[in-house]
Amino acid sequence: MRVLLIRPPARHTVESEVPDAVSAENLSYPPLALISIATFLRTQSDHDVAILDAQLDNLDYDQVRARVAEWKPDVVGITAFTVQLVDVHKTIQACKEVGVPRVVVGGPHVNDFPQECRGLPGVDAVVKGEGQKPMLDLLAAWARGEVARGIPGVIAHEDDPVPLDDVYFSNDMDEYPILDLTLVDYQRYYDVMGEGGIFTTVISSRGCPYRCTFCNTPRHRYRVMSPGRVCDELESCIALGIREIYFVDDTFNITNKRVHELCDEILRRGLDIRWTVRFRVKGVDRPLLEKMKQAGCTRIQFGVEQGTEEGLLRLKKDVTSREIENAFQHCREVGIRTVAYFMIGTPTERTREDVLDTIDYSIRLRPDFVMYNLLTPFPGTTLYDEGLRDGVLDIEPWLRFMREPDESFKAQVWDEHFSRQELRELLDMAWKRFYWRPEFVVKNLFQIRNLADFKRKATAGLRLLA
Ligand code: B12
Repeated sequence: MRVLLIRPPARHTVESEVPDAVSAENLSYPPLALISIATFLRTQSDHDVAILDAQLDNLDYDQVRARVAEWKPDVVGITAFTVQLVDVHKTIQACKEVGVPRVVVGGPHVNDFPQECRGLPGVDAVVKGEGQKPMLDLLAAWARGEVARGIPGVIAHEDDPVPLDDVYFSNDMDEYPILDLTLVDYQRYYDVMGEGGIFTTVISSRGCPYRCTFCNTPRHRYRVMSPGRVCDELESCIALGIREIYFVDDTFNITNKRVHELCDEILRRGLDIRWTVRFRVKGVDRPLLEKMKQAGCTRIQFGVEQGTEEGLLRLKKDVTSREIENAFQHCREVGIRTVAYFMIGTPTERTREDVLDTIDYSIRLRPDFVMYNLLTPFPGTTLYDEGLRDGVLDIEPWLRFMREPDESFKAQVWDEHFSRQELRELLDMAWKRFYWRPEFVVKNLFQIRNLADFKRKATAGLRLLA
């Protein structure tokens, strides 16, 4: 069968409360989910599989229709983020308009709302959980002309049972084939906080056992790739000239032991790469950071979120502000750059002064970059349930959006203490306070590597100032 996997255009993203300057640049990450599925299908079957990254090429829907019509797929697979549901919906329609017989949707949105997604017009099946094996089985059933029933994680018919959480997950991440990045134009992806070279993302574990109330990452079945398998993947990136890696694991340091072992293997093989990880502050110590630095880690992204003990407790971060400050201090001493993620508009920020305290705290931590987001409680999170319980949030607008994706939808923020408008103003102020400091501008001017890097950073910087 001819299979086309599509990342939809990003033309109608639900306001994600991150300045365009930042989200536009961040979106040049490779579509890892689609590359994983395409690589798997190619190694396990003789289906003819290709990827269309409509975000990378900033395609409009006429162009999507033209590309799909030209490729003539029997099956289209679309990856879906909830905030991109309008574009997902439009992509499904575009495919149907040019006569694609079957459309399958998967990805984080389906994990959270499988039934609603199956109900969208034009959808022939949805896949909940990891897509590699279910997609293989689904294609096999369709290729044999069979009715696709009983495939774990798949809802192909309206009356199929909704998969429970326990759908298809590979217990052995090492089994998956090494990603074939040549399935996409891998040289064109870019990380605005990176060093300006060819870059890619890698995922070396799935899930996270922690229980932060704003996050809905699957808590069960935390699984890791072995250090050897991760390094095989890194070697294949190096063979393509990629030297910058961003590990997009939900939490890279669930245990220090795993990180030590991975660094040991990178060092043993002498891999020449610079890498970035997403970390918790808990457990971060000097020996770990020194080993990481030696193995090529140049940047750590920490989900800090709040600076007060009350705020951290309410979000169940399971860390103290002392631990946060120590982690940033250690990184500075060892020479690893840091990114701190903060949330503005949390339930414990009741006054303007409380928010200003959060912003001041983010500056006092002295990270190299900060990302501020407005807290947007997603259905399926504990915080969302708390908001429903306390009458702060309302499920109806979300449900309407899931069933009839509409460009005018705005995800509700936590508006117990501030209006949406006030929160936006506070968010803008946060970005300006951090990035307009002469200290930040000068430091970054000295870190620019080449002309392309300069252009991208200057564009992002100018948009931010605007
Ligand atoms: C890297 C990343 C980003 C990057 C790049 C995203 C991108 N466009 O590629 C950036 C920083 C831009 C980003 C931004 C945001 N992100 Co983000 N991001 C991630 C992260 C850390 C990794 C994604 C990844 O590459 N995973 C690796 C791949 C292999 O896994 P996967 O995507 O789950 O895919 C598997 C299955 O889902 C399934 N599958 C996926 N697609 C398909 C398609 C088909 C046809 C099939 C059959 C199966 C299938 O099979 C895949 C292989 O097993 C995830 C968390 C995580 N660790 O996954 C969050 C995550 C995807 N992001 C999330 C969110 C909420 C956001 C933001 C809204 C945050 C914000 N407030 O701004 C923005 C939205 C950006 C936008 N405009 O779309 C949520 C999505 C939740 C949802 N219901 O949609 C996640 C899951 C984090 C979380 N737990 O909350 N993000």
